[in-house]
Amino acid sequence: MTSVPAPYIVLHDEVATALAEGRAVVALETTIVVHGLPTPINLEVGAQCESVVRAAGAVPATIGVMGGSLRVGMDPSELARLAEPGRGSAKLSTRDLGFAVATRGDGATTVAGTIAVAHYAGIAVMATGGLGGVHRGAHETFDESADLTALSRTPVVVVASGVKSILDIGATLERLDSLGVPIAGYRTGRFPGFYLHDSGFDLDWRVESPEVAAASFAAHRHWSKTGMLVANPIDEPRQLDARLHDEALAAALAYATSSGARGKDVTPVVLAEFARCTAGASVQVNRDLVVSNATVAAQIAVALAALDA
Ligand code: PSU
Ligand code: MN
Repeated sequence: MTSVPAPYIVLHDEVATALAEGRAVVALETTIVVHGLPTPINLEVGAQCESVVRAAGAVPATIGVMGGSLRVGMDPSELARLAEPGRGSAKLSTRDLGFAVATRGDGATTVAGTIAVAHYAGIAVMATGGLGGVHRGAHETFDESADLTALSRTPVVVVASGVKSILDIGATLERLDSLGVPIAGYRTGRFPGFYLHDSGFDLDWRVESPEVAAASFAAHRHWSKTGMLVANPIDEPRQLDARLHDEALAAALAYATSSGARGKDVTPVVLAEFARCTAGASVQVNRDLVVSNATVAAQIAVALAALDA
């Protein structure tokens, strides 16, 4: 472990070396592992993401907070400790990080929290499953993920399968437009629907290769401080059955409302109920799409490192 001059950060040795040498590094979030997926698949997904990132020639940096340190890269045993139910690891967005540090707390970082730490550490690419977004009924609840505003002020490429289909996808796309966050479909002209290959919404831009995604971001960051969303859909044969999806979605949203879940608990509650309603099928799709996103993120990071060399 290396403590760098940047306060509060503890870089894993492998990450420190890669960053010092200008090699490709991919940030991976921990909320999906700690709060988004059931055990034991959650830890398998964390490990699989790290291994596909390595296979593509980049170094994985799984990000979370342990004992108040912003950990950039951690061993599988540390990830397992963070995910232990008894440990009560918090769900940390950007605004929570200062408190977690000061109280020497433990927590998993969301996309917003992860890109804040990644950028602070000098990492420009991250992978997740689905970006947070505008929740259905947000015109009354104002529930909009801080992932959107974080992406509007943090220059990191986020590879995701769109936003979770539990959200209001159209409203989320409008917010990303207002916030000036560029979106590229990865080998598609349509916004992905998380568990589904296609959400039905068109995109203005598509990129056909990691090199073009990297070159687009390398240009964009000269005149903008925003990040970029690379929207990589689940392969069609692996997507959730559309009817099962729609039925589970209706049931999971109704359950979340009746459960009284609020704030940061809404997303984990809906995802867990979705998994129950699909008898685990949604978990398998979630796993496949995260691993695919980690692969694409690594390829983009390699291309970006080559441009920066
Ligand atoms: N992608 C997944 N599962 C998840 C998440 C992403 O496949 O659980 C997490 C990410 O950490 C994202 C968070 O930032 O869900 C969004 O939470 P909220 O809606 O509370 O902002
Ligand atoms: Mn929310």
